Amino acid sequence: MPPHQANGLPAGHEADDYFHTNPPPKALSSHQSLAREFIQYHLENSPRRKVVLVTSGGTTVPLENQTVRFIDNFSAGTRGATSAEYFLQEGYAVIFLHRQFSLLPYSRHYSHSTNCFLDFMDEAEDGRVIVRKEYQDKMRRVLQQYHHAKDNRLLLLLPFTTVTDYLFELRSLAVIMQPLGNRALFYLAAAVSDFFIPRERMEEHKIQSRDNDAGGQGSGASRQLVVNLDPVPKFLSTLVQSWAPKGSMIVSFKLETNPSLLVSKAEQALKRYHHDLVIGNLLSTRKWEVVFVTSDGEERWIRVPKARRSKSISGVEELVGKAERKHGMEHVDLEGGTVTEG
Ligand code: PAZ
Repeated sequence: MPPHQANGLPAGHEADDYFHTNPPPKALSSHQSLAREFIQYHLENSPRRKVVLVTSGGTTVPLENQTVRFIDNFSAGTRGATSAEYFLQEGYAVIFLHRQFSLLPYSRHYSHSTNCFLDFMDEAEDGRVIVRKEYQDKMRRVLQQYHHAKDNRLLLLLPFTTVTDYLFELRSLAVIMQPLGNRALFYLAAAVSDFFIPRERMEEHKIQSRDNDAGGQGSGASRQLVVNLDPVPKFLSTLVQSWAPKGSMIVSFKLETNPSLLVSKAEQALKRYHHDLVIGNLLSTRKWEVVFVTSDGEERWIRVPKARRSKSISGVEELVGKAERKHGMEHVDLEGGTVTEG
């Protein structure tokens, strides 16, 4: 029996309803063609290659159809972009479904940093533009990895903006990945809004701040904007039960701010959706520690020691990116003991 949602509808029905009543993103069919080509290429040319769908960044909730204002969340895509690099390093082909303009694998080292990219450059005596000496080694390494991924067609970048775009893309990609069977991995790090405004209730034009055309000020209360949001249907069960390839591995993330809720919410998600792994993290410590929670009741914390914490490097991704085999947590490389668990 499929799990039921709070409104009593089976999860699959609620999802169907959502896709019938909300419009698909304009780029969907071109993304579908790119994804089909990418998967076909790897099925034909590297029959053992595993393919991971990494989702990354925040989803917006538009308040108007011709969108001027929207609700957003904090996610910059650090987890997703960094993990994608580690998956590539482990030999995966990566479909990177990301929020437009969020961090991307490889370019993330330079794009959103506190330095403007021009600060990495210099002008040589002969007038050529070059990379500053102190950045050369790291940039060479990043460039080589980037070229390796590009030359071998290992990285497909697909952007989304709204929560509805994201869900259409996720459904399509999962179905397109079906021929991969157990060589497919889903790594769902995007911060997906739990609430949205259904198409039929969305304003077409920019919401006005005054009551009337005469420009009267109105009272404070009459000028308030009251936003009424519906819950986004829970798609994980439909992903597990019908969209994703049989035998694929599905890893979701759970973000909380209250430490006392994190593990129980992760366990609840596993019970409800029957997938493989939930990686839990807290907003304030997400760059230094995560907890792996599995359906067989295991709870395992991975922590980056204080000495290795910096603003720009999240050592956790290095480990999480290596958790690549089915139930493969025992394969996590602890980098000579510099990363602790407990
Ligand atoms: O993008 P980022 O690195 O700033 O944050 C990553 C994250 C906290 C969004 C991710 O690790 C996560 O928990 N995603 C799932 C969020 C949720 O819907 O519960």
